[in-house]
Amino acid sequence: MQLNKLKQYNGLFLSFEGLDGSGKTTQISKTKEWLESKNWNVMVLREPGGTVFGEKLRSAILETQEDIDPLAQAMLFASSRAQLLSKKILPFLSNKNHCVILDRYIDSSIAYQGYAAGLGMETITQLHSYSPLNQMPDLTFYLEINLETSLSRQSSRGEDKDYFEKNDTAFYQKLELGYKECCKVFSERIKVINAIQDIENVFKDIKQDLNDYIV
Ligand code: T5A
Repeated sequence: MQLNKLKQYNGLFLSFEGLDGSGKTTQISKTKEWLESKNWNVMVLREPGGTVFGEKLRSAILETQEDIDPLAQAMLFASSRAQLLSKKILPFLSNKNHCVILDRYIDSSIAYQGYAAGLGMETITQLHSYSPLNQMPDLTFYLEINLETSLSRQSSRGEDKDYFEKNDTAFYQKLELGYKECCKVFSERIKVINAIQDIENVFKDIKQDLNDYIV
């Protein structure tokens, strides 16, 4: 695997991953509040997005009606990510007691573009061997739910489906497989959380893992 961790930051870098509707936004907001109560400075960002340039790329891909080539998707997400790292994440994390919480990161590219869209994990990791994309989080929470839960939580929101949410069951099965592979290959970094539990119990598990990082 090509990903070497050449850490260029001092603060705490967290990312949250999971299928659509796995509860990332919900748990990120609870984590932010909890860390702030312990006097951490916290910045929450989402991918794609988080910068003016990144938000334009987000609309370009999530709102398109056109079929996008998987490599074009991967490079677009990497582009948004590189901008976010160099303009927001790394400057903020140059300080101690500063934490960035990211809603999706490299594991989304591996699962969505690498596995579900068929590019392969190696293509994505190679793309991330260049600076600043080679910066990996200290800790990633994979909020694990099944496909049925993902679909039912998506539909309970009643919003229009974005580019990826329109995919069929076969796509989601490959996506799950991709995430399982990430959890295996990057087992030191990724903590798997049972996200089918109720919101408070999911958060309890997250706090337990996080405790080791904030002493
Ligand atoms: N993408 C992204 C790629 O293909 N490659 C990449 O490299 C990157 C970075 C982004 C899309 O882009 C793709 C992946 C995505 O398809 P997005 O709009 O950011 O899309 O969407 P998501 O990240 O999937 O966010 P969602 O809003 O869909 O899901 P969340 O944030 O995981 O879930 P959340 O917290 O909003 O919860 C969903 C609903 O479930 C309830 C909540 O109240 C809410 O109604 N809920 C629970 N209900 C019961 N029990 C629990 N434990 C619950 N937790 C939450």
